[in-house]
Amino acid sequence: MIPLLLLACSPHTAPVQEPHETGVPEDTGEPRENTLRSPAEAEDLDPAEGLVRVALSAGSLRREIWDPTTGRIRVVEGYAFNGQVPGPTIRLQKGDILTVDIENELDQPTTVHWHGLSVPYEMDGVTWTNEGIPAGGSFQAVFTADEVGTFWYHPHHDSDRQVDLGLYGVVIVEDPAEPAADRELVIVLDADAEDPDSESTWEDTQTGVGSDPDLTHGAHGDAGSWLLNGLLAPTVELEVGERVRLRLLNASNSAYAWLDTTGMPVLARDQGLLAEEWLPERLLLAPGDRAELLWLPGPGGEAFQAWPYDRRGGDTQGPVQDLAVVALRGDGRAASMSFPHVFEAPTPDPGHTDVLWTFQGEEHTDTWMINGEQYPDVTIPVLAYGQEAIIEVRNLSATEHPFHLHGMSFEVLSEGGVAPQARLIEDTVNVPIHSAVRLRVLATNRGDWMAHCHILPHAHRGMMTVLRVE
Ligand SMILES: [Cu+2]
Repeated sequence: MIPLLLLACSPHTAPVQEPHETGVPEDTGEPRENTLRSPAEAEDLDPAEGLVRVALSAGSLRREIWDPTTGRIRVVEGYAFNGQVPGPTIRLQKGDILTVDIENELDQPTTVHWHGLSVPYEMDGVTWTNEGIPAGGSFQAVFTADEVGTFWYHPHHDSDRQVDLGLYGVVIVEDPAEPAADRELVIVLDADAEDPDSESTWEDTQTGVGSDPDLTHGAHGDAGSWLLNGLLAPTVELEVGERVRLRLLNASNSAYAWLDTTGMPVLARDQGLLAEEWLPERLLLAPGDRAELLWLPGPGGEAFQAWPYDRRGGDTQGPVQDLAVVALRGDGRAASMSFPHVFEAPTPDPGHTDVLWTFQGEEHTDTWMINGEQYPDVTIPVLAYGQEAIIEVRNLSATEHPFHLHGMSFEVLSEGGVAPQARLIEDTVNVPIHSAVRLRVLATNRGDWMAHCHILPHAHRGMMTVLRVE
């Protein structure tokens, strides 16, 4: 059965561009179409129920970013999956077996990592398991979608550069038992200007033509300007009274998104529905993080906004950015809808620590390490299959770091010494400055799993380690 959700959102999908098309329309000076839509979805090439087969091709793409305020255009010589940024959304039902035929049309190796999904070790897309997909090569990934939620895929080879140039896409795993909203909107956030310090080595691969200097000031995790599905300050058309399930991903390689979520209940974070309703006024999405929100458009919500954020201390100077401008139709009343939040008490912290990882480093020298070690010269903790392990991640540096573990999700036992109100399952969790998170993981997936900071330039410069399950 095709869920209502899919039918409801299909008219909103963007036209698929021909892969690797490099031509772009001439600038006519006319206002451009700048409407926010969910990324086009990957076509399921296998008609059998329970089996989904998609094709992904990593290649080059020249794309344009239009600034509706100034009318100016910035050209990005980047990368894309299937000629679109974000790449095609892969939609699955829980339990589906996914086959992905991956072609690498880049002139360099790449991989595809399935962020947040507990895939077999050989499918994890880290370079020591499949040595990367060589230029011109291919790889077939096959795994079962066991988790429900909003996940994503991206390279894990030269990732700080390849992800930033546009190689990322969303994976949605639906649970048929969940209620369908009137509409679903997938929004992938990416920073138009990442940390210039970290980009200095490859700046020449991104050409800013006629760029507005205001678009490139982003430093220290400040986004500069956020792009939504590749668009700057797009218009989002909403109907008063409709219930929109927002699926958000921060695909930026280093910028934190501090979203104004006033009146938008948070349904889920990384791994499926939350155990209770959560109504924060602001939601911090660290690089690699996802969240699902219920958007109930109505008068007063004329824009979807983000606050300025500095990963060296949170609040910072700067304007609130209109991520998207709302074009509201109708004059009905905003409807409500309830999702089946099932409260589960959090697991009590047993107090002991099996794995301690301490994040250290400084922006100054751009040196980043875990327990004083830099990947690949790391000590590997070993867990027995089936073991419950308590991991503590401490941050002794003067900047925040999102911690991400491959292969297995984890339960957050505490953040900064405070236990969550209800069971919280994540795969990416931010570790504030001079703070710690305590995590409980069940070692149910054999392999050598990367554990790293998801500020990808930090990971690239050593802030990665490995957890072995055998
Ligand atoms: Cu970091």
